[in-house]
Amino acid sequence: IESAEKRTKAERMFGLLDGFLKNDSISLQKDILHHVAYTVARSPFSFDDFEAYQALAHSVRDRLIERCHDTQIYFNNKDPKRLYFLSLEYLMGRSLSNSVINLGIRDQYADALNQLGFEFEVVAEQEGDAALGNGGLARLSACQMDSLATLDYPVWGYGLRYQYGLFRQVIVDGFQHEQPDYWLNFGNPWEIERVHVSYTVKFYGTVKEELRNGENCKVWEPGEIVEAVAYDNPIPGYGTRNTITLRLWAAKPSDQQDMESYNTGDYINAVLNRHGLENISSILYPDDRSYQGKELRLKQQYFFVSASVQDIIRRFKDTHSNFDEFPEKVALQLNDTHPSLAIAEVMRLLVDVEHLGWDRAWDMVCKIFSFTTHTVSREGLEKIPVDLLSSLLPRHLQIIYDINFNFMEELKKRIGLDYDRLSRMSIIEEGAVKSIRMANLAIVCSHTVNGVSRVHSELLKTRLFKDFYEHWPHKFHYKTNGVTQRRWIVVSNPGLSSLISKWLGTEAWIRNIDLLTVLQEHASDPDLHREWKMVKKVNKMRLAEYIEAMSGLKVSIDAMFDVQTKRIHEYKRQLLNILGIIHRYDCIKNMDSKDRKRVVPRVCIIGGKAAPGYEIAKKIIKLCYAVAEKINDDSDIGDLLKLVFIPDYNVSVAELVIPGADLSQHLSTAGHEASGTGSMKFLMNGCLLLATEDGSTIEIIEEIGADNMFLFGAKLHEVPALREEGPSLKVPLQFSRVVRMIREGHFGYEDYFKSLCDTIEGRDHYLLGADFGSYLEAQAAADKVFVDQEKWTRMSILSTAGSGRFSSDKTIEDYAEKTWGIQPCRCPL
Ligand code: F58
Repeated sequence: IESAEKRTKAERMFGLLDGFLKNDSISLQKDILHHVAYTVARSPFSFDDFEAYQALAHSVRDRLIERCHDTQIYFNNKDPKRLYFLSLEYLMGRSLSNSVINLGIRDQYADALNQLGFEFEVVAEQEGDAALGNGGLARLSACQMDSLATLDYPVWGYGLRYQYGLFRQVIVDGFQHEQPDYWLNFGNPWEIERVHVSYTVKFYGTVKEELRNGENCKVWEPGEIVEAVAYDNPIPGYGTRNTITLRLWAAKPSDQQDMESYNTGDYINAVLNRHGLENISSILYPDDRSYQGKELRLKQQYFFVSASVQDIIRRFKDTHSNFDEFPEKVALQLNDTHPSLAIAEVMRLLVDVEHLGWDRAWDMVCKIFSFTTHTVSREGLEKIPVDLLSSLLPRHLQIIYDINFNFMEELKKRIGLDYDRLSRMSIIEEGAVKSIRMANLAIVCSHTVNGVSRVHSELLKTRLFKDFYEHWPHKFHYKTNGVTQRRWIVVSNPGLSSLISKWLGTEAWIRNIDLLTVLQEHASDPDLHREWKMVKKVNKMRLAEYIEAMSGLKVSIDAMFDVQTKRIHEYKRQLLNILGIIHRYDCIKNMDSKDRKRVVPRVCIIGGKAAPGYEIAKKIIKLCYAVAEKINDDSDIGDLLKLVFIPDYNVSVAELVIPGADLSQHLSTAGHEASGTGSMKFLMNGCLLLATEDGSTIEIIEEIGADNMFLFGAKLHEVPALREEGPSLKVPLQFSRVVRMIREGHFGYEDYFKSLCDTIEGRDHYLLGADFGSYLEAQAAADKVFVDQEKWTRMSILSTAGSGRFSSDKTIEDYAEKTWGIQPCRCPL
């Protein structure tokens, strides 16, 4: 603080505040009771677990706010290059446990609660999930935010504050039903509403040309104006004071809208119309192809990027008088193509509003944007119909046309008039519905295009974006995905976390994941084996209790817990798993009692949501229930085989399921999973993987060795020839037999399952028949090792020990150095 007078004033205020918040047990108890009385407005002498959660969360929030302020002040003083991470989805899950662990005050809070007569675990269970995303991509964003904070990078995350998160999955008679997730119902203590941070976002209207200072300028006169209000979600780092911000935008009616109607006396309609505008941020689109081309989805994309880009430029201008340093201070990361309109928005603001001139603005755009794609399929690429864009964002369409014109001219100079190639690379797709290819826009305007695993990047270079790779080989890279060990070991598996710290003699692995490899030295130590198995047993008991509470089914913890939890998709082949289970059931039924004694008992657990419009995925869920009913009701089978479907799989359910798994399955047909991150969470938790050689599994094999997992299935280069064979492909007899059992109604609903069976007999695009034989062999290999508990435990320890490369800390360090060019900026403690 520069002047003595100001310093004296600041010191007095700091004194009045009693300095920083204190974290001893008595201070925490006082804080909790204060919030019970004055925030939750309940009697401090009588409050329940939920009220205790609310008060506790508010006291944690106070500490987060304190750190957030300090971090921002520090960043503002240092003025480092900042990363702005743009993502339409974040799957944050619960915040309480994660926050207190990252703040380093979990034990103090547990003690404080105890003194007040509550149990930390029970209180933490009161929190609902923040599910502002669909699946892997969205959870990845959440893991990356945790790593960015922990590694002290100067970052802002930006996204949308949906009022309805991902739908809740409810199962009625084995069928999936979707229910709205109105997650803000009971308030959200983890966000700070910034009523003063708001921007107007414009839609529709027309673009006019005007002469200003002798220059032709484009002036956009909008037809609709909406206000974007900021909600800040603090993200605390672990072992650091740094707490970064995830800023989510909510749509509010703008005072500028509809002034005309007020003046002409149509007051009622003017007020009612205002309310429709809030819908922009009301609902998260589930992962359906059907939303492509929907106006509301496009509005969401633009709403969030416009507010974010305005905020970024405002922050830059706060400390800079011109734009000379803009590319040295700003890096913008596009998490898939959903935020790609940010490119056109930056151009519009720099050219039309800041009057920098096209060439200078374009030069900056090319320096600041980087793009990561999460898809492998052409059908997964986003397209926006030109008609839609022209009506909703007329100025942006012009800008995209201009970018494309310049790009095509440049390309022609390089490749001549190769019209096929030009039309493939064009940002505009001609055809029945003229569209904008969002991936092409992102590639043309970004300095770097990242894939999410090595093989994914190869597929991008040789298939999806081959032309672009040949044109700009230097742009193409990959950063193998990772997950945060803070959430996926420390929060969700405290037993394993303590065990690792004990055997490593330090907690440093929580920030420095490389230390996990030290466990390799102890992989055969009988003492570690005993403790390791005990941790797994406790986690399995916890999971078994959950299963019983949820479904009434009692499962034996001596059985192998075999888990496949992820979004339901044909390429992820949950159906292969179910066919394998039917085969196992059929085999056991045909065994005599002597052979049955040799069977390894299994509890098969499947969980995941199907997109609401994805019929085949919904049939897979129903089949799982139908098979489960048959097996679980068969007293002749007893504990040898059980099948459970876990409804409404989300982040907090994953925290319970993953630590309790012995085996986890990752069955995508080779060439279909861009990376996969679930496998990494299971791996960290010492769970053995049964998997195909796809996505990041290929890199997991390099780390822990093929001997420590159960691999099967066609490899990437074998897939085309197998597909070529079509219906003439030879499939194992066991495969035909289990499919026939479904067709013949062994599990009921034969008419309903017919179309499902048809997808795997005949064309069988995902090659279930071709891979069935080797799948069963891999399953048999897993059974064989499970009997040898010493070998199993050794493999389990080696899995955890080798999981370090799949920490999101590694991914983020790599991005920071090679893609974003940002440095840590650590706020002093
Ligand atoms: C996933 N994509 C990939 N998309 O499928 C997975 O292999 C990868 O590990 C993960 O990204 C992280 O890189 C994914 O989750 C979506 O959820 C889209 C969100 C927007 C709507 C369409 C689906």
